[in-house]
Amino acid sequence: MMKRRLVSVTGLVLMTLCGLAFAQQVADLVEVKDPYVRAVPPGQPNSASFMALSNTDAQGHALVAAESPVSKVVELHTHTMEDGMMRMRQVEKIELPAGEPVALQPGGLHVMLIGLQQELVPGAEIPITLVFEDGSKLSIKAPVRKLQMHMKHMDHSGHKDHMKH
Ligand SMILES: [Cu+2]
Repeated sequence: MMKRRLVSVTGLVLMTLCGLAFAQQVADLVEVKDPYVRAVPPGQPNSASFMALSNTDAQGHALVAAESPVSKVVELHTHTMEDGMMRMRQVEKIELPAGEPVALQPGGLHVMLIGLQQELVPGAEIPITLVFEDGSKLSIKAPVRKLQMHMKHMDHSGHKDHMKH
């Protein structure tokens, strides 16, 4: 009796271990292309990071948070048109449909860096950690890049801090 019980427990442990080995983390299934952080003049309190995300899995996933030591707060944002004005707002998550690249780009979805704690010098590499819905994390390095402003609404004018400028 005792022996049989021991055997079944061992079997359970093995099954659990195999399950862990085969379960893939979302972070392993998402590809990041061309990440960068927008260069801002010294004294600017905020910036943003952009990139292309590809979910290579057969099912949808989601980016739920981002982290970076470069700013006090990191949020996921999008832009929406309200009364003819482009405004930013925080989003709970960024959906990553299967096989459909999602672009984080100026005027759209972005990783918002609020309360910069260091200067963003073009060429510097900014560490950013992406957090997915299963809690798995993907760390990337995003170079600081100067952006050409083609359109007025692209420069995050929705933020009050930017108006002072
Ligand atoms: Cu924003």
